[in-house]
Formats: sequence, C-alpha cells, structure tokens
Amino acid sequence: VEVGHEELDAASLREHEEFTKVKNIATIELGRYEIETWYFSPFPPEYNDSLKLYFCEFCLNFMKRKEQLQRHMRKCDLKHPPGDEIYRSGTLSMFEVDGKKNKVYGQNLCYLAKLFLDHKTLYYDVDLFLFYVLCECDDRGCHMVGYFSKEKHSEESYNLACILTLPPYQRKGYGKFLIAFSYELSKKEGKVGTPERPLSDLGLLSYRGYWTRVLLDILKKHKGNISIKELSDMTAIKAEDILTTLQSLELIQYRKGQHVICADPKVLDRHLKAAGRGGLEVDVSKLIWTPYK
Ligand code: 1VU
Repeated sequence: VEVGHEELDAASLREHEEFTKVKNIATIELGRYEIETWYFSPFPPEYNDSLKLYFCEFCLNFMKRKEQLQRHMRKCDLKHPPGDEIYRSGTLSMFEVDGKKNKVYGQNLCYLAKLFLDHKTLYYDVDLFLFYVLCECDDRGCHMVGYFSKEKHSEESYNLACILTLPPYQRKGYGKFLIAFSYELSKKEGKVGTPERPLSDLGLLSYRGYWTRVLLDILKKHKGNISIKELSDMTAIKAEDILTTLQSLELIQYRKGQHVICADPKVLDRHLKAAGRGGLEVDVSKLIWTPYK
C-alpha cells in the first residue's frame, strides 16, 4: 500500500527524510584509522562539501583539512573522553560522559555515530543522555573503540539508546561487552532494562547472541524449575526479551495457560555452541559507579 506524505505524522516524515538523504561524508580520519562511512549524518552545512572529515580522537571535534587537525592536536590537551573513568581492567577503560556537562563532546559523538547508524533519528538533545565511551588505553592516550548512550531517566525502562563499535574494532567482542555493561548498570540500579527500538540487523544479532548466552548459561547451571521472573531478576533482562529469546530457541511450551521453560541439557549445549563467542567479559569488581540521580 502506498502511503502519501500527507498521511505520515511529523515524526515518521522526519525519519523518512533522514533515510532518503544522500550520504555526504565518504571517509573520516580518527586516531590511526581512516574509516569508510556507512550512512548520512547531518553535519552543519559548512561541512557538506567535504568528502573526508578529520576528527580529533579525544575531543571528537572535526575539521575539513588535515593541517587543521595537526594544528589542533598540538593544543588539544585531552587524552581521554571528558568524563569519569568508571571501569578499568587491563588496557580497557570505560568513561561516563554527561551530555549536559559536555555538550559539544556529546554532539560530536552523535554526528560521528550517525555515520554508522541508519535506523533512526538520533537525539541531539544531548543534555538528557549519559554516554559510556569504551577505550583501549596505551601510553599515547585512551582510544575510543565504541560507546553506548543511555537516557538519564527512561519512562520505558530503556537501559541503552544507541550502541556503536567503530568499524576497525567490530567483530572482536566489544559489542557484547558494551551490552553486558549496560545490564551491569541496570543491576546496580536495581532495575530491569531493554534496548531502545528499533534495533538494526547487527544490533539484533548482537543482542540475540548476548541474551542467548546469558540465559542458557543460567539454565545449564540451574537445578529444578526457574521462572522468567527469576531469570529477569538475576540478569536485569526485561521479561519480554527473555520470552522472545527462549521462544526463538523453542525452549518455551504453553501448558495450562502458562509459559513453561523446557530445558533439555543436550538442547542447551547445541544452542550454546550456535550462539557464537562470549565476547569480552565485564569484571564487575572493576566497576566503580553509582546510579545517576
Ligand atoms: O562474533 P560472534 O558471532 O560471537 O557474535 C557476533 C555476531 O553474532 C553478530 N555480528 C555479526 N554477524 C554477522 N556479520 C557481522 N558483520 C556481524 N557483526 C556482529 O553480533 C555478535 C556481536 O559481535 P561483537 O560483540 O563483536 O559486536 P561488535 O563489536 O561487532 O558490535 C556490534 C554492533 C551492533 C555494536 C556493531 O555491529 C555496530 O556498531 N554496528 C553499527 C551500528 C549499529 O547498527 N548499532 C546498533 C543499532 S540498534 C541501537 O542502537 C538501538 C539499541
């Protein structure tokens, strides 16, 4: 069925416009990487005649010319994201950046992220968000690997708004680390959480993989019956996400008006093998954090 523009509400129309915009920036330079972009991002108009943008890997300011970046690097005194280091394990650190305290950084991060996200309009009202920026650190500084954003207050129990692993770091387990981290924060808050929808194809694959592994690990170890509510309390994964994950693995039966988990150990092992690698582990003892008030 064809839908005329007049029948779309304002929000869908804006989203439709974002989708159909032509990709503007083809490549970016960020730290030691040159990265090909995937999608349109609404940079201010004066940047739209550049095919390539040069980002400062620490403050995320972007420039049109390499010489501008070189000049900037001589005076930029940041060596890590501008926020609190809330986790460090080996060379991996997580920084929490408050969008209200670091507005320009938050906006720059959104412009950068949109180059790799096509599925939704990003919110540029960064005041309302916290950004969790994952870095690999060495003697030159803390280099951003990826991030997720989180609303300070979510009515819908979202514990993650947007997630990105920068392309040079993808498929190494950082995505699952970021997802696991978002649930560790929810556990500390004593809340269940769920990612904001819609999920991209890669987002859904990563979440399915994470949910499957976490739930099957528990089911494997657990003796006797366990309810979806108990699984949710243990993992901070929202009950609906547990139900859809277990249903897609055909581990749920409907008996006498109730969902029942049927977990044959052999079936669990088969699913676990198919669920891929575990990703990088979050060492909760290294997380020093209190919920946002
Ligand atoms: O490696 P495993 O098999 O153990 O697990 C992978 C795999 O299952 C799947 N996956 C892929 N499968 C096929 N082809 C691929 N190219 C691929 N990439 C991932 O996902 C599992 C997770 O792997 P990971 O832990 O190594 O995750 P990454 O560091 O690669 O990060 C995953 C994300 C989704 C963050 C990354 O692909 C990304 O940044 N994509 C672009 C942005 C995006 O789509 N973000 C999600 C949007 S939805 C949203 O933000 C709302 C919540």
